[in-house]
Amino acid sequence: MNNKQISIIGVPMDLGQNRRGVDMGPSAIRYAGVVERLEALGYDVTDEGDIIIPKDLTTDKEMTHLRNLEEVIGASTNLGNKVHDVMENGKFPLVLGGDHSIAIGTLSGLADRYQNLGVIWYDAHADLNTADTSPSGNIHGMPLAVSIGLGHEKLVNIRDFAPKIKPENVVIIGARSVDPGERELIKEKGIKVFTMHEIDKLGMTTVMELTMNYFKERRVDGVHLSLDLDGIDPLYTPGVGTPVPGGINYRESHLAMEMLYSSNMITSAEFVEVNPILDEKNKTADVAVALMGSLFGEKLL
Ligand code: 6HN
Ligand code: MN
Ligand code: MN
Ligand code: MN
Repeated sequence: MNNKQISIIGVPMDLGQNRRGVDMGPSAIRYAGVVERLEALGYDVTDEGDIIIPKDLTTDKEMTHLRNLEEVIGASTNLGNKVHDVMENGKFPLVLGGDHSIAIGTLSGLADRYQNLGVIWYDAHADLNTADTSPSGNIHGMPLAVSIGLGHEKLVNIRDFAPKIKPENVVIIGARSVDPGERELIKEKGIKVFTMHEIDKLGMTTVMELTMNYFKERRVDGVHLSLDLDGIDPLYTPGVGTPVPGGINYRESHLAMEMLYSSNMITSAEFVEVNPILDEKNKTADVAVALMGSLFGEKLL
């Protein structure tokens, strides 16, 4: 990691889906020792505290198939501004979720700085739904679609510009639960996806090599890692709201993080969907922090 200064930003957001508890994710990750872990690797770590999640008290709520739309818009804007400020200060933004709707805000901040940003979406899901295709109305299933410019115009235009990223700069890793509308969009936009099938068949080493080569060919000017803990098999990370069996295992995930560290490509990261209420003894937050260790250069020997 070239940047030795890290800013941690907590986002206690649970309104992008309908299971409470994921708002406590940032606390659980702090409790699991994120600051100490990164400091031990020689980083200068600043904990910026938590983003304010606004409460929408208006009564004339827009009736859309988008749960808590106004709150998500407010929180995304606050987070985007914070990510922007952290980068302005030359620091590496490390965002702690919170449900995956927060990626809308993170990417809105990153897009100020990077015109050709690469994005790794490490997830069991594609998060490419819009209000029209969503089976749930949950915005945490939509952040990737929103960021490429598809969906409710207020979400798409957070911080007054769109789109935030290019579909051809996205690599999804670990997908195994993709909705019909998402499948169509992947084909239509030519989004690069390594499903569990490719990970089984090629192995994680090859998948990561192909991912990094893809970004090099695309001449990206930065790479953001958006890591949803449900990308990993729920055996290792049970504390997530939408677990899907048959996921990436613990060592494969460490290998992926270690290879990203060696590549020197990652310029920002977020770890999302840690829900301590659904967890077993903070296991999922512990895995998140262990993976951050590998992403930031921890070695076994
Ligand atoms: N996540 N595809 C489902 C939906 O409701 O749109 C699940 C989304 C899960 C989102 O885990 O970040
Ligand atoms: Mn997700
Ligand atoms: Mn600026
Ligand atoms: Mn997911």
